[in-house]
Amino acid sequence: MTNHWIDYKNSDAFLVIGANPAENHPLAMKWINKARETRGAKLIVVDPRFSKTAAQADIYVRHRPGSDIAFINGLMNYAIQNNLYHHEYVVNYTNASFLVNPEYGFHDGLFSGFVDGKYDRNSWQYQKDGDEIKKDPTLQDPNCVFQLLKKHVSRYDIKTVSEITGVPEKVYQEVCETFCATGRPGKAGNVIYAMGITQHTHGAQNVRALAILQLLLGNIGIPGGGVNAQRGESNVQGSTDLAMLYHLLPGYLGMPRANKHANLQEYIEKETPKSGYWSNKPKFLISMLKAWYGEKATKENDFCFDYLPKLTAGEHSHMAIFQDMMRGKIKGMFAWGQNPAVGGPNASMERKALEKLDWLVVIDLFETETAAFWKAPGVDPRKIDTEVFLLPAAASYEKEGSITNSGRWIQWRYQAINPPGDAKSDLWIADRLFKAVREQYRKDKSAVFPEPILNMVWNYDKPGQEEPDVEQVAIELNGYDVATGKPLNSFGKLKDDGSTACGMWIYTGYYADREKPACKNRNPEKDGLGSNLGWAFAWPLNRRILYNRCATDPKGKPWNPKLPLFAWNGVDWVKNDVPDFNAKVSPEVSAANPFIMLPEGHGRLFTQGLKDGPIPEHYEPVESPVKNKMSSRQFNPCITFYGPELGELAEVGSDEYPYIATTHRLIEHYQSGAMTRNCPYLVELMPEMFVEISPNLARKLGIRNGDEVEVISKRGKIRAKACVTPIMRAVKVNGKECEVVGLPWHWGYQGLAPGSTANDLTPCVGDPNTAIPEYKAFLCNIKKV
Ligand SMILES: Nc1nc2c(c(=O)[nH]1)N[C@H]1C(S)=C(S)[C@@H](COP(=O)(O)OP(=O)(O)OC[C@H]3O[C@@H](n4cnc5c(=O)[nH]c(N)nc54)[C@H](O)[C@@H]3O)O[C@H]1N2
Ligand SMILES: Nc1nc2c(c(=O)[nH]1)N[C@H]1C(S)=C(S)[C@@H](COP(=O)(O)OP(=O)(O)OC[C@H]3O[C@@H](n4cnc5c(=O)[nH]c(N)nc54)[C@H](O)[C@@H]3O)O[C@H]1N2
Ligand SMILES: [Mo]
Repeated sequence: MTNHWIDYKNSDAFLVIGANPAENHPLAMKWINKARETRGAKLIVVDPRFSKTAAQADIYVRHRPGSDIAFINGLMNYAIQNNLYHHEYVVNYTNASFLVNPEYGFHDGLFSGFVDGKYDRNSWQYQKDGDEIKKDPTLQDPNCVFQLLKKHVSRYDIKTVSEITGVPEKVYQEVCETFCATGRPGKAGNVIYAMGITQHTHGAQNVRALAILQLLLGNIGIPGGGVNAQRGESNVQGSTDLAMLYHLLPGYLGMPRANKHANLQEYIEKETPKSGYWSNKPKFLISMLKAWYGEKATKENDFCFDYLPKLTAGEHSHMAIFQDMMRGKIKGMFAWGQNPAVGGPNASMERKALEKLDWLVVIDLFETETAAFWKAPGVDPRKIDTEVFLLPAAASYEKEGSITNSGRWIQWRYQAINPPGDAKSDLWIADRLFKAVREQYRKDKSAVFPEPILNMVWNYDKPGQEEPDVEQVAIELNGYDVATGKPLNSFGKLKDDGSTACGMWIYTGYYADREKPACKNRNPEKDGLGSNLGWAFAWPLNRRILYNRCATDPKGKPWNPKLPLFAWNGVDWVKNDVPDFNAKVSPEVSAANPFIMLPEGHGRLFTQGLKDGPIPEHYEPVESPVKNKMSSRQFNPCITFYGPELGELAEVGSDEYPYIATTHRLIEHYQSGAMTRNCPYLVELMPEMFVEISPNLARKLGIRNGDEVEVISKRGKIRAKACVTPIMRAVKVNGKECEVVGLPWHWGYQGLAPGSTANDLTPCVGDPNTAIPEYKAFLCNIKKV
């Protein structure tokens, strides 16, 4: 999230696209409705299902799953053609005026530089004069970013968008007018998205499209604006910050690669940009190494850089791991608070892969489907050799620690009750596990490379207490001065000489005062902008709205004087947030670099940073009923497909699988359902698996509400109750009627209310940048049982 939940009250229009906050983020609805009541804000909801959020919308747009880029590019086109973009913002704060290499081009779905399924991004680079990027502030040069974007999106006129997405032209026109009206200075448009946007083979480009639209309309860095991801699990933001993803170290430092980073020097040289705030990267990495390896980390030994694991070639995310498991390359697995037997793509394949393991450790509140895969219906336990260990874990209210919400607020949670039985906190389990592994390395003299384990700082024991000291963990993450042990209050104080230690630089300041840590602050604001600087701690540096230099014009006058996040009084800034810019220099000087994290200092309407193109382009989902109208490239040309063991894919326009399927959540259930299908009250409210189908399709197939049906995809088939509902309706795409069906994915064979798993149908194919599976658009058939 660039902004935060309470800031929603400052918006004039909401574009909720690929999210259903009424069901999945109810507190978001509170602030959306506050803006509607107090400012007359308009709510636009774009969703193939008439969701509970859609039911509240001023404008509901039913579109086809997987067609979002066409939808968003069309909005950009409308803003540019009708001069509704925020001109002063675009010229000053984005890279619109930057000149791009004249060799850049786009033809029939491919950008320049495409070789063997990959882009060589040379022709996407800026033109330079020495170190200076060449610019044309008039935005007229045919090679400037603005003209390239304008030309690209001009192909997405209203008629074309309507044909691809299935949205009637009149409805689309109304959306364009309503949302692009926020391009005026003083107006704020808020984009809210979640899994309907990301879970596609072009998910990263979907998000990019939203970011570009918001930059064009001057909606980034201002109160009530932003691109706001409604994040998932309560602490998914925190776990991403802490490097849950395989290619990252804590604080979004890139994981070192074996073929690229032989030593610290090479890592620093190759990974540190010359300008922008990331030029401080060596300080963050070296301080992290000091936190991990303490006295052992010295300048002479590269601060133990060699101890870090190095990535080898290829991609090692969820689907790649399961492919390796299928191929027998992985012998053991920890499923630590996850349930891939229900949540993973092509889940029946994932359950098969678990059979190839020698051992599996599940650390969970319940015996999940993953823990019980060896006794799933239809499985013969005698034929499975995997040894399964189930460690009971304490739930969130049975332990203490911080969690980080979507708005980057880090808040402390206190323990309410003791865990039942033998259940232990995850920290307790990790602590005992680490100590046991270390003991093995101590004893076993033949151990290969024991130093990273033996020399790891591990000082979480607290006298008289069985539970490790969670505050000690917090202080390590926060960072401290090595000589005095005193916690630091800003990552500006981190050094690259080994004199500071810091587990995760972006959190510095959240636990600087052991007696009164900022993440425990509880001083709510009574009125005003809703920044609430005295409540909890928002990373980085308690900043509530990112890129907030853009909240005023270059001279320091707020675009909206009624919502002055900052205002220059001629001498100094009047502040209602923590500046995301150098506040000690004049407004004009900081305005020259409003996006301090980027080397070029400007918001990107055109990027060199993604693998699959500098500007979003519409491609079809891998399984689609129609041909791509925009080019002869049917789907994202940069996808790498997994092996056949991960399941087959249906052909374009397949007669065998004529309907589009998409998956979604319900308010009564949580995720793979372990926590909610074990709760009798919730099970009573939402007892069984169903499939939503339109009244028309039901009539055609002779299916009545409540009938038992079979839903079939190229991967498998499941049984479900038919829910015949106007929530679903066919959309007209390229002149063809396409039926869409909706599947909740919360069921499995364990718990109080077992049911079929939607993911037995979903494909193993993902986005080239993130490897997120295409859960939201695939093909299926339906038969009455
Ligand atoms: N009650 C409840 N709350 C939850 C969760 C839960 O399981 N239950 N899970 C949490 C987690 S981990 C997450 S990640 C979030 C997810 O939150 P959301 O992303 O809001 O969840 P979904 O229901 O999966 O998808 C949102 C909407 O996207 C729509 N959609 C489907 N395909 C497309 C498409 O191609 N384009 C567009 N624009 N929309 C599409 C669906 O119809 C659905 O209404 O929710 C969190 N909150
Ligand atoms: N078809 C389809 N599939 C999807 C999605 C979709 O939209 N459609 N969404 C995807 C998304 S966004 C997500 S996030 C994934 C989620 O996929 P998973 O993470 O595999 O599913 P969860 O049910 O969230 O699993 C969390 C487990 O942690 C346990 N747990 C809860 N609290 C604790 C704790 O404190 N400690 C420990 N050790 N365990 C705990 C719960 O009991 C549960 O079994 O699913 C993905 N799968
Ligand atoms: Mo999620």
